[in-house]
Amino acid sequence: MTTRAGFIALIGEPNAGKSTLLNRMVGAKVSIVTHKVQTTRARIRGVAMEGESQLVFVDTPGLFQPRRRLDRAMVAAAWGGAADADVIVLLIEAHRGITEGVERILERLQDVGKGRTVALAINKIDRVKSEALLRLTQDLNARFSFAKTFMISAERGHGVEDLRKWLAEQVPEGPWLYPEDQIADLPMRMIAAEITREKLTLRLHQELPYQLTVETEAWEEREDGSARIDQIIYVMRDGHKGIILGKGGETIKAVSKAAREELEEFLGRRVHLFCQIKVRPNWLDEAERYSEMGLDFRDGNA
Ligand SMILES: Nc1nc2c(ncn2[C@@H]2O[C@H](COP(=O)(O)OP(=O)(O)OP(=O)(O)O)[C@@H](O)[C@H]2O)c(=O)[nH]1
Ligand SMILES: [Mg+2]
Repeated sequence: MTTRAGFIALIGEPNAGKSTLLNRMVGAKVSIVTHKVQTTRARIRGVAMEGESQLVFVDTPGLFQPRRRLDRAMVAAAWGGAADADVIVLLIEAHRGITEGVERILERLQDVGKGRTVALAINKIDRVKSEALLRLTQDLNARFSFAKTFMISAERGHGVEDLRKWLAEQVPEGPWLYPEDQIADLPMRMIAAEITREKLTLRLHQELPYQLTVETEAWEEREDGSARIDQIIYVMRDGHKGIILGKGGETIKAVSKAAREELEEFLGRRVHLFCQIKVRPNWLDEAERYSEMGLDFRDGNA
């Protein structure tokens, strides 16, 4: 029996559905998902088994034109993930087609994808008619020589099995990289912080989600089997603190409740979650914030 194992980087524009696909492949929510762009900030690994193949999916931040230090570090992490992978899967949103952003990604991919297997996954096919898909597939394949094209709906699961089976044949022969039952390679404290950030992003409007970060500061295992988790939400302005607190503290209360419930489900035990908000005007320029997120601070240098 030959075993296979390899890294599969999921890349694409923000909101393409990379994290949704990773979660579906793994069969659990490992990476946070929102309807907003730039949700994922670092590389997140999820592990799936397909026959004798171990597929290590690498979810990456969306690729866009970076402006801030954080943006640059995120985009660098995404391309770094692609460069380190055995197989790259480019996700394109079916209903948006070949945007300027997609053009730029294809251009860079000519270089990064050299000598690597690159597949195309047209996602969100539930949103378009099949005639449009055929046309888009042709246009994209005329611009880049993809090893194969898949039409999927990461959310509904259409086409995902085919992609997974194909990937299982592409990864190189070799021993498995993780224990068979492991599904994620991310410290629990970071998963916990990401869950809170997801709940904040879902509730807050406009720019605010992009101007905050969440860190797990303390994690205490209690004798009764529950966990006490202390987190800090860093924001840039006093006004932001007020918005996150909400009237009579109702926003932060709702966010912590939603985060705690998801954490309890993930951990399978009781959680006491305490979120504190700190105003830190320069957190975007603090190296420690980046290492907590799993990003390289130097990648953010202009
Ligand atoms: N209709 C439809 N929506 C989808 C599908 N896949 C993902 N979505 C939605 O698209 C939005 C973005 O999904 P994510 O998985 O967070 O996208 P992402 O590529 O990880 O985004 P970033 O982390 O911001 O780069 C969410 O609202 C998903 O529910 C799909 O197959 N069909
Ligand atoms: Mg994502």
